[in-house]
Amino acid sequence: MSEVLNDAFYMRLALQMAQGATGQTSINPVVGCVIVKEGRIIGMGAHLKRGEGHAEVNALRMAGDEAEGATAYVTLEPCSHYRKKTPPCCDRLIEARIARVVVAAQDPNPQVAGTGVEKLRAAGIAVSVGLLAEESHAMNERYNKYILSRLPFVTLKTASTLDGRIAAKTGDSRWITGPASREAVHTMRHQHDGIMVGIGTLLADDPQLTTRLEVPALHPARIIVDSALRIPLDARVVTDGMARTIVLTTTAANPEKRSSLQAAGVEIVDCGDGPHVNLTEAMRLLGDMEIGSILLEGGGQLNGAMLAAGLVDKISLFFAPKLIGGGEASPAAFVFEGFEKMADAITLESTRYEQYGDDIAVIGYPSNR
Ligand code: AOF
Ligand code: ZN
Repeated sequence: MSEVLNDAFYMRLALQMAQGATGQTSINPVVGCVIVKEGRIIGMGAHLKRGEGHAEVNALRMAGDEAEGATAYVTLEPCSHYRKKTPPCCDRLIEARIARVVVAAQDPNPQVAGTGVEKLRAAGIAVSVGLLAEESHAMNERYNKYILSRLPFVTLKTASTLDGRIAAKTGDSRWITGPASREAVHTMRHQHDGIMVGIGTLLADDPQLTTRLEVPALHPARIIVDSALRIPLDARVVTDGMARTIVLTTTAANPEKRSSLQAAGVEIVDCGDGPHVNLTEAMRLLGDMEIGSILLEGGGQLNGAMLAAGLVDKISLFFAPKLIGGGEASPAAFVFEGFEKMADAITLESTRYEQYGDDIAVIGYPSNR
């Protein structure tokens, strides 16, 4: 299909730049900006790192004096609040004498929330809001939750056989899904602040929980749910120094083990007084630590507990076209008490399906979130 040059064309360009930065802005949104004057792009920019330039500022720097009279396409409402000593993007756009601003989505941050648009309009700039808003919203779903709740956005991911098993009855699990699915999963790791597993998975596999792709990528903080501090001191996540390691436990955990883990550089977080980690409390504490998004790659127990507690925002289920059987001995992707009636089942909303080689991924948002 040939492309038509219009507002959506430039907004899509801005959205693509924003999308490319997914995973590297921490709890900040991903934002892109394209500045156009007399039929020519004169500036482009994205927000690339928390604490560094916003998209508009980067694009304005490129446009320089030419920005006067130009149109700016921004994927998120320009900010209107002072951040430390940095003036708001609104002021920068006004100062640069931009004539028109096209915004995809309003910024849900209560410090902005429409005031950016108002400020621009008050300065005589023509502003429109809503072009490709859904696309902008979707790429900031983690930010949108965190900025309002201070709780991490949790994406649960599984790789299972068609009969829902994450290993054979012997425990063998290498590999269930194919290389294309595994690359997609490693990309998801790059895009999240934390990756979370249960102690069962850690003891069974001694996983590295790092991001391994053809090109260097970001490693999320490794979060292990371990009520009784059973994690071995020689576990790879303790010794390899590849990323932050956070162990969620309870105040009842063994104090000596706690000290040895801390001495090895592990961060210990108490989530309740036992016997089990209080997962709701855990999410609150991780949010306080500015972990804005978590990829949950738990075993069946942790997946089931998080799901049943309503703590899962999004689910990506990767299915390999295989049947492994094995009855009780073969671990399931979800273990939880369950419901008596099919009508009560947790259902996925806004479900979509993607194909990765021979595997399919079912992606949706659980109804009990
Ligand atoms: C924009 N353009 O590119 C971004 C915006 O941590 P700070 O100081 O960068 O401020 C973060 C807040 O600024 C964030 O919560 C959101 O409201 C806004 N992000 N705004 O105009 C950008 N990244
Ligand atoms: Zn800004």
